[in-house]
Amino acid sequence: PEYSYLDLLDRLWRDGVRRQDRTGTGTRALFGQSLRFDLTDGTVPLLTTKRVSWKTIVRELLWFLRGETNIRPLVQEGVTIWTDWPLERYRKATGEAITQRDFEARIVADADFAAAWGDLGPVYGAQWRHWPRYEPAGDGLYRRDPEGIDQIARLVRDIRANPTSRRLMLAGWNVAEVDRMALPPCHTTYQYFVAEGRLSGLLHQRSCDVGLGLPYNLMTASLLIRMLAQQCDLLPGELHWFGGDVHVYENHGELVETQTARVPKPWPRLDFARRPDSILDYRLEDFVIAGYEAYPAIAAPIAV
Ligand code: THF
Repeated sequence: PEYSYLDLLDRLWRDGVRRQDRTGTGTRALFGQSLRFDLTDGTVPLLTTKRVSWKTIVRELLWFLRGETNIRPLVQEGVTIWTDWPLERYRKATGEAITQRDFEARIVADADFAAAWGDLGPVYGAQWRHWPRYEPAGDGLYRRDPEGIDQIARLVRDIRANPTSRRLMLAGWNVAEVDRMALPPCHTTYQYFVAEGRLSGLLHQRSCDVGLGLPYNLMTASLLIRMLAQQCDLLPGELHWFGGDVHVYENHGELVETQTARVPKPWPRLDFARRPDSILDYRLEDFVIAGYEAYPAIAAPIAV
């Protein structure tokens, strides 16, 4: 179970270096941490020491995979984890003291408003499905290919065609575009490895909010391994997680205390209700989480 996660939380709180951060909240951080999870038995690292809304995580992942970067479809499905960043931008630009609830209501009600204020810039969805590519157009000029590179389609193709490839990469960190993103990607690079019929994945995360974000990030990475494995007729292997700036926010003390006092239960299983025709055809109903027994959720403030 999740002792390694709880141990990381505890070590950060006790030994983490105190640092001021971009958000002004303050963190306790350690640089260069890793975790490993065995997915071979069909389980997934969905934390049990606090209830984590796995449907939110699936909906977010499907939104990435559709190539979307506007929060509108998420908000329409009741997923509000990305609202803070557009909301902050709107408040700063207009000076209007709008509540999150009212802002989300406008995003849903008004497509033009959502187009103007709901976009996060070229974040995960844009880079995964439409990484910009430029082609020579003569006279030393270059033309932007409107479709860009579909990294997801390539990844599936390459895992199937060349499973021993050492180039099975999925990148979010587009150096040329990070400045235009509401938030540069935290889960930066994924790499895949096939051996003995099993697909393993490695996630390099440059910055990690261990209290709120990591439970999501571990699950997203595991879901991707399971979906890719199903699409490529492989069994699941392991998830290796590497974090760069790994931190716990100073205002997450109560979460750390409550959660580390709980005794974890066994991991739940993930099963698929069917085998969708492609990696882009998964729906929420295809994900079946079984045996998920968890302690109550723990509310904690998100640093924006
Ligand atoms: N910024 C920060 N400070 N932490 C993050 O984890 C984070 N992300 C994404 C982008 N920036 C980040 C956003 N992901 C929650 C979870 C993940 C998020 C944002 C917010 C959150 O508040 N979760 C609550 C439940 C909220 C709900 O269900 O609506 C929780 O208790 O888990 C990490 O990639």
